[in-house]
Amino acid sequence: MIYKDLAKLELPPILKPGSEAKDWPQRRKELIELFSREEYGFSPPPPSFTGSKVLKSETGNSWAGKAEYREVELTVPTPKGDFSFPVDFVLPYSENVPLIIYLSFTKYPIGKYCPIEELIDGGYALATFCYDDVTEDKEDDFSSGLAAMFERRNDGTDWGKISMWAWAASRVMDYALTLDSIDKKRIFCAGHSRLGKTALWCGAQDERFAAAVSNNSGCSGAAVTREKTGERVEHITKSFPYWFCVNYKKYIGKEETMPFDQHQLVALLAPRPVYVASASEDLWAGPESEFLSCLAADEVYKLLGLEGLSHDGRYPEPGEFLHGGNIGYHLRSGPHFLSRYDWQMFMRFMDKHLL
Ligand code: GTR
Repeated sequence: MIYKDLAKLELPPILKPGSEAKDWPQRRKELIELFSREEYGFSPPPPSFTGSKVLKSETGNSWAGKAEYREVELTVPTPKGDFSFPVDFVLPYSENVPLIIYLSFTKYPIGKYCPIEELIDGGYALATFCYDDVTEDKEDDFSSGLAAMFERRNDGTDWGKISMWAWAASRVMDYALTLDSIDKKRIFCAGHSRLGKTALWCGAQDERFAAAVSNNSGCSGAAVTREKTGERVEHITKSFPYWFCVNYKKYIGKEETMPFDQHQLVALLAPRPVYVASASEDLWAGPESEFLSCLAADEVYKLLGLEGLSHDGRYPEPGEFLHGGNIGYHLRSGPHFLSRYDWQMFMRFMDKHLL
């Protein structure tokens, strides 16, 4: 299978003409500002501190004796007082363990999408929180959780809920950095679908994340918007306006005028590893458009003297994976889902690239 000709898409450039490696940090800042202003909204700066309280710790039989289960409440100061949310940790009895911060749709032990014991057996620790505990995934006029703790400016650039969930994942990182058994250089975030969009945006902004994984993240996630089939800006901003800043609606039906596109979001992870996972039947998300972002982001890795997407010029067949460079990609056969196959692929890629 051959993919669309990238040149014909006329994507906004990731790099300015004549860029050198030393220009990337400044360009990163500009792109984060652009995504904040036009798509996700501006996040507040990190809080002055992130407090923590261990609510529960289970050892003994927990996870077949292989790991501690710990429930922690994190608390941050905000303009309207303290805000707290629960986070669950599964911490293998080992040293220098890499950690996955998994943004979840459900509360621990998190149901169909997350095979906790397989992750432990793969050598990873897990931190997870339910996004509804940060702010609810519904149109509530920003009245729930973290959303209610900040005044809104109503200038089109106020943060949407994707930015809020991403900000919360950074607070989990604050706490993770205090854990003795965790390898602080190998902490990455991961999420599926809307939370895959969030994981990319989180990793893009917060360079303490060593990598980011987005699974089936599609529109406004890993997928290039220009000429995308399936979900478009029109659909997503009608169904889920509160995920974004108001400015994003300007681009309904005018995607070709956007001064940004999602390949730049994937590129914002550079020089760190980034993973994009697609599913062959997930046409709403747009697997080919997700792949195109990886292809386009490759130029930044090259500029930085690294291998980005290692590929042979074909769009992968279902079941194929590209793990040779720092941009990982696979096309799972089947529908929209976060499966055990996907997790096995993420671990295999991270074992190789998170060093
Ligand atoms: C869909 C939405 C997608 C995707 C998905 C999900 O309804 O249109 O953008 O994020 O939800 O999160 O499961």
